[in-house]
Amino acid sequence: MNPISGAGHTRSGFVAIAGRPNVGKSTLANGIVGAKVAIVSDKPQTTRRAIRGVATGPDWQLVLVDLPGVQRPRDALTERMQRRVERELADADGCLLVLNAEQGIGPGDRFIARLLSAAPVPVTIAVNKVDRSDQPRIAASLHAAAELELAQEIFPVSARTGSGVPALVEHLVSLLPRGPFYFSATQHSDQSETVVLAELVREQVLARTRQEVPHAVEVQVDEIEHQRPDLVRIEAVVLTETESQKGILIGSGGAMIKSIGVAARRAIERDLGTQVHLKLSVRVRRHWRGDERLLDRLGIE
Ligand SMILES: Nc1nc2c(ncn2[C@@H]2O[C@H](COP(=O)(O)OP(=O)(O)OP(=O)(O)O)[C@@H](O)[C@H]2O)c(=O)[nH]1
Ligand SMILES: [Mg+2]
Repeated sequence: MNPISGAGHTRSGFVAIAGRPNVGKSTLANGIVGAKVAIVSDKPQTTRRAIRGVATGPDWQLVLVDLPGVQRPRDALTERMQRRVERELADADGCLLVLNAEQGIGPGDRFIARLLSAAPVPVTIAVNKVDRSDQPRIAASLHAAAELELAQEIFPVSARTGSGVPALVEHLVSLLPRGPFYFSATQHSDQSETVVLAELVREQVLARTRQEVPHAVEVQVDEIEHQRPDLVRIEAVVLTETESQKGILIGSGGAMIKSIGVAARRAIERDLGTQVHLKLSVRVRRHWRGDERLLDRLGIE
């Protein structure tokens, strides 16, 4: 990527955010950037792409790479997610390992810690969700984090309340090399409009479904038409793997898809700042998670 601006006294660089699914990586990235760059849910494996979120200060630019949660690959989708994590870690200037204070540090975290110890970048640890943990539990998590012998600095934070986050940001900025900015100061993310809109729809699906359904759903935006300066028409398809999942997503009398559509339209209107007509449909696409060409087209690489 070519640097686009900046004088001789700025710092800028990339920090990859790694950690188990559901520890709060995307929530933390959104909080630091100060805008919603990644969707969030209480289901594991919400993030499927490496998302660059850009935070810019007076003389620094911190590009956070929000990564999918590290896991054992099961299909082409999760294999791509895992490969992407490894590539991004190798390319970053630093890595932030996010742990969950509420749950403590387990085998999944230790697996990632081993992966990171092999990466040629400095590692910082954030112990997240301290708002949901009492003092003894936080102390035990900080102690277990130190025993990973991976990071010079360990920060207790709450991505939800913002507690501890400014000190973490200050430290991450201090790790950045000197150099010009990569993004304009007003840009928050590197994602295409199509992906951003599809993700806002998927977020509403995740908020309303359980068990295997969240993992079986992907959203494809087929059309974005700026009909007037204040009106955008969007057509999107909710892809799923089986007829029974399709039935769940449509719901009785179409109630589920209607509720997803209303909430997604509101979220998109907030994001675009215009009125939106959203047309949603549900389609079965068997084994889409194993379909390499579709994954290419969906920008999951
Ligand atoms: N109480 C509390 N909840 C949090 C905090 N950070 C994140 N969460 C919640 O934890 C859940 C997972 O958050 P995400 O940001 O989607 O987690 P993630 O690590 O990006 O997950 P994947 O993308 O699946 O790897 C959501 O329900 C968040 O609202 C926190 O500091 N405190
Ligand atoms: Mg995420």
